[in-house]
Amino acid sequence: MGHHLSTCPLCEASCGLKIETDGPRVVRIEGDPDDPLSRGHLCPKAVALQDLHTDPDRLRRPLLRDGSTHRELSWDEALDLAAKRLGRVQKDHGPDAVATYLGNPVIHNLGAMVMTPLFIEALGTRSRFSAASIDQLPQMVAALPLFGHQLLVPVPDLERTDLLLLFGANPAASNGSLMTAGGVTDRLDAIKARGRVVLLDPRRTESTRHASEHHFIRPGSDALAMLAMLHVLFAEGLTRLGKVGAFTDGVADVEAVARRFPPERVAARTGISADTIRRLARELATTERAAVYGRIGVSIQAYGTLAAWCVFALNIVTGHLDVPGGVMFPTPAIDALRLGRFYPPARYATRKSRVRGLPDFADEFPVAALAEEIETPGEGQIRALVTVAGNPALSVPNGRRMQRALASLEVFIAIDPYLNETTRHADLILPPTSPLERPHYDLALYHFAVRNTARYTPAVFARDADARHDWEILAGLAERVAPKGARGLGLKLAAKAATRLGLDRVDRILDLALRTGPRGSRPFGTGDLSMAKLREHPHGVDLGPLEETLPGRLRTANRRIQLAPRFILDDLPRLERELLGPEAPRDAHAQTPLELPLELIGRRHLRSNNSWLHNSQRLMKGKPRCTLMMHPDDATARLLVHGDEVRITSRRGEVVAPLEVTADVMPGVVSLPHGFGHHGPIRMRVASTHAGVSQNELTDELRVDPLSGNAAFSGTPVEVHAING
Ligand SMILES: Nc1nc2c(c(=O)[nH]1)N[C@H]1C(S)=C(S)[C@@H](COP(=O)(O)OP(=O)(O)OC[C@H]3O[C@@H](n4cnc5c(=O)[nH]c(N)nc54)[C@H](O)[C@@H]3O)O[C@H]1N2
Ligand SMILES: Nc1nc2c(c(=O)[nH]1)N[C@H]1C(S)=C(S)[C@@H](COP(=O)(O)OP(=O)(O)OC[C@H]3O[C@@H](n4cnc5c(=O)[nH]c(N)nc54)[C@H](O)[C@@H]3O)O[C@H]1N2
Ligand code: SF4
Ligand SMILES: [Mo]
Repeated sequence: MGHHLSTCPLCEASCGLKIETDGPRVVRIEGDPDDPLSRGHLCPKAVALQDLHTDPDRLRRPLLRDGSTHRELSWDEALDLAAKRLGRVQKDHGPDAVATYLGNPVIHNLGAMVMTPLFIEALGTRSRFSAASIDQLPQMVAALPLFGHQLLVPVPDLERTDLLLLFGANPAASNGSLMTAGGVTDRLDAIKARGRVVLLDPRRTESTRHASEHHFIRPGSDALAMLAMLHVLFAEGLTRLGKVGAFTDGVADVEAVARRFPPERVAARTGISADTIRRLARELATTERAAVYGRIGVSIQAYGTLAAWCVFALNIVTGHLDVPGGVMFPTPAIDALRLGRFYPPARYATRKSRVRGLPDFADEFPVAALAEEIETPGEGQIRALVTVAGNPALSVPNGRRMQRALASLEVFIAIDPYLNETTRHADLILPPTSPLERPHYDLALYHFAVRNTARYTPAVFARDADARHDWEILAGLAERVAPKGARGLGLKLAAKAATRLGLDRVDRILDLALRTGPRGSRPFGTGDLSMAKLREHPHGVDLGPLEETLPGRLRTANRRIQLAPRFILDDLPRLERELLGPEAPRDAHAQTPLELPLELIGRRHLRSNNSWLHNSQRLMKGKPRCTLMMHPDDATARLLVHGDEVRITSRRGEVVAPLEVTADVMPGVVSLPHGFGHHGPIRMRVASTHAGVSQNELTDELRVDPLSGNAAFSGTPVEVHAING
């Protein structure tokens, strides 16, 4: 029997786990009650880590595709071949002809996170993409000018707040995002018990049980509702910036724009009454410890950057930034903001994507533009792709076009444990070890944790001699693709050294970063953190509640908050024109339900994780999940009943799904989960039998938030018909 402490890498809650093993077998997985952040919480996905580990479909060795068949290669053969093929494309068409796409799990994977930059550097390509632009990018685009760094997205101080307003988040399913808080529903219940939790969401979600009130809000209209709240705050003299007033510029500009949005002007379009908007604004202003939080519902929409900015503005003008119980900046033990050169403030809009002219951010282009960059001939066309832990076939808007583009690539290398909807198009699949074979320290998520803590957990199982970690695959590729010349030689040596020294090297890097970080002993630290200390405290070290950090933590040029960035305010006329102008669809109820298209939104489920955790029988059992939710009024108007198979059509495609008629979704809105659609020659037996359909066959790559280029999945216009009618 072995007893291990581990960390769940599946979602942002980063729960501490206790794992019991018997030889190579997992006997039990439990939450670690002594983890200072997750405090014993875990969800059903953690238990499925053992399924992932033993999954016979999980690839163990590199797979080479030959037409529609695959054969295994040795690691050396595979890495040599990958480098040779990528090198040939770069030689013929230049370094940028090879693109990279980093998927969501990279953020949860210590080795991949450390080694991916080295690999991309060695590849020398500027055609970089990631899942950020189908996720939180608008929040980062808004944070950068306000606070000076894209990581400075403040998190709600859940442990001390008395009023929490949530726009577009469903923590009961997602377990919190841009808000690392294991056991988040307990935390919501505690806030509800001592104060109030208010949800604004087009669906009455699982989180409603943990909230004091819920309001339906029309998809994409959050910025309007929040601008009207700002209007009330200024009009009624309720703003008070508190201490941040001494270092905040642009308040008058915000007041000037807010004047244009009296609650009556936005009520019909948002679905929220003027009275409610007024009441929420007043409560926010008069509750000492209050926080506004917005998550994926406000970022995967056409006004994502504006909405993210509104969240910041509401917190700032009501004096809720950087105070206990408001929204605060965590101070992680390894602080990216102090790593200056390695994680500088993003450059924004310094380049435009070739075909559509979307702005770049942090040297990446929006992934909504990837398919067209592959398909459009001409100078600069992308001809090869490397994906690291990404499933763009199911994750990006207009997935069908994405799949066509993937199939047309000259070379496609996928670092991924599965033969799935994306990797079936790859020439080579390079499968990494499972999470139980890897050590973990959360370099990323502590920047968004609701309490400062630090935890390091070693691997539960040693990797097989014939298996490779993500970072080893990346280092192996980096070594082989590094260019000739002095710089290339440096990269090659770094990659070689990393491979030779193994994970000791990562430990040593962590140790250095901990010691020289804000909680280390030198040169400016105030603590004694080191790897030795983390090993002495395997459950994690509690560094206490969030602390006030302003103005010191600001990274703007003049170390002041820039509350009113011109480029963001300049987007307001578009919002007004499209949502309030004479051409705009008005109040859905003022028209009969058949006159307007339905607006599509997504849905997450506790037992599911984006597109890739559907191969665990344990997680997939139960009622089918890939259903279309529709309000009874809309169903009646279309002569549809619960259980019907319905055809959902959009400008981009059509899918068929069973209908779930429920008053929990707003009239005029329909909801289908994303991440399903496990069809075609994939090697995921359980997932294939719960295939479902992909929401992203309906979404449109041309619908983006123009400021960030982030995909606007929410609010995609669709129509729904009986399958035979
Ligand atoms: N319509 C719609 N689309 C959405 C969303 C939505 O709400 N609605 N949500 C978006 C969001 S928030 C996100 S983050 C994206 C996610 O989009 P992606 O990151 O592209 O996709 P994932 O579903 O996370 O798939 C992860 C892939 O990595 C592989 N993988 C898992 N673990 C590892 C690992 O440790 N190493 C390696 N090398 N591979 C691994 C899996 O097999 C899978 O192929 O989807 C986005 N797409
Ligand atoms: N179990 C599970 N956990 C996960 C994931 C998962 O797939 N499964 N994915 C992980 C990832 S990658 C992420 S990014 C996080 C996301 O974490 P959350 O943001 O909490 O994710 P969701 O559960 O999708 O909640 C978003 C909510 O926004 C609502 N919404 C949609 N459009 C709008 C809109 O226009 N306005 C408003 N106000 N609301 C809107 C939806 O109805 C939904 O309830 O979750 C993470 N955790
Ligand atoms: S909430 Fe569930 S999936 Fe997320 S880290 Fe915790 S155990 Fe893992
Ligand atoms: Mo995400």
